[in-house]
Amino acid sequence: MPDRIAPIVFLFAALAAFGTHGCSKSRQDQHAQELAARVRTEFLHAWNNYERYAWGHDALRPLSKTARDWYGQSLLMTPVDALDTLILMHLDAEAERTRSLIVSNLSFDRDIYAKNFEVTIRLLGGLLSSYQFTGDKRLLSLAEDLGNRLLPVFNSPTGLPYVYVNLRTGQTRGPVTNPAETGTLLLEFGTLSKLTGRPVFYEKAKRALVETFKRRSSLGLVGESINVETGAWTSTDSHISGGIDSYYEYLWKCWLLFGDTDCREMWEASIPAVNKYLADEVRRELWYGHADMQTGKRTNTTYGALDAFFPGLLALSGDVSRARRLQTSSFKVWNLHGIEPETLDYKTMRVVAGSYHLRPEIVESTYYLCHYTSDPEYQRMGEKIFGDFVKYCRAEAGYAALADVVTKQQLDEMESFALAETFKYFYLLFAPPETLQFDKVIFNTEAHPLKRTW
Ligand code: DMJ
Repeated sequence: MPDRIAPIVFLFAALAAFGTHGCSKSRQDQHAQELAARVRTEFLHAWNNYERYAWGHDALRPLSKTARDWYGQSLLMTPVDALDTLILMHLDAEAERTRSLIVSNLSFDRDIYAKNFEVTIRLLGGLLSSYQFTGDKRLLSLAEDLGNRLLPVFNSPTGLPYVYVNLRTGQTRGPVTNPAETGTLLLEFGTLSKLTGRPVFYEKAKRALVETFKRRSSLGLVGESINVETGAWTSTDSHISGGIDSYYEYLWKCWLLFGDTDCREMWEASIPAVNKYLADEVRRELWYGHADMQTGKRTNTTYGALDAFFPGLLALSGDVSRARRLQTSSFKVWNLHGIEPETLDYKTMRVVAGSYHLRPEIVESTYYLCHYTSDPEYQRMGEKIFGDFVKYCRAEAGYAALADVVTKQQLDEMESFALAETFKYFYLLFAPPETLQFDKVIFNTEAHPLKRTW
């Protein structure tokens, strides 16, 4: 090899290795391996208690050791949401039992009004991802059946989806919704189209995303709530928090997963406004608050557990420097009481809503930053977060949300996303990179990895 070329080849090889091993992880990283094993053990503590006290139901109530079904009958929320985590952690016997429960017991032929958004991100996303991992066609059939039953939500004058649909009759309810619920559907519906060869799912979900985007203000911001029948905003408060958050996430991810240039263009037309009007500098720290979508005027200086997804999205879209700064702020929120509150005022650093629902967003962003920067700081950050999570949320029978991050009083609640997302992102942060090839998947907003197999 000529001398001039050798260093260049070496540079590319080094960069490739750097990219693959993000966060300096490797098979040889003993400490990270131990942490991954601890995460797996703690996940099993949550899972075994679900199996013991709530098997076949939507969720476990970890303090009363009882089961909870969202709609009075089970749609197997926890099993479907957790299956790909079981697979990734190589909990083979548990994964097999769960898959068998799902294919024999899950039926969507039910006279209940299901929430389209939650069912799409947890069940449709979970079924599709587990189908891609296992090749079990019965999971794809269940996903297609569910997709068919959800389709009536789009039968509004605007094409924006109603909030609820009766899974048996197709009747819809709930005309007042928000951008997260109208715009967080295309990864799942689009994947369903690609895997079944039926474009209808992609088209309906994409129209809902576009119709949301089209209603942005002249500043480029969207509001917090919208009527699907009139297409008018019913709240013009704009932010990146719950109710809007994953709308932005899907604008970018639908470009990545499907190569849909409309999605990239919508993202490019939106993100500058988010960075201009919602970003806020306080004490030389970066935060994202609220502003009115029409005037851009600051309406609120709150940030919280749900907003903490944004550093991950910024990193994924290439803005690592903002991502790092915002992650520092999220971590500051976490450390204020040793666990993050749902909402706080970043100007006064006072807690506004003090609960903690086992949310994954801060862990998700730590994982993305770990991948994109290879900075060991993020594994250390993850280790601290995990230690606190175990310390305060571990209960005798599973993991429990907190009613209040100051008193650390536990709540009788273990949402399925704790198993689908929070534990999965902790695990992936510490596990060897070959556990899941980061660049080969796009995570839906419920942490279900989707592969572009088409
Ligand atoms: C999850 O259902 C999803 O991550 C959603 O995008 C936001 N809320 C929860 C987790 O906090």
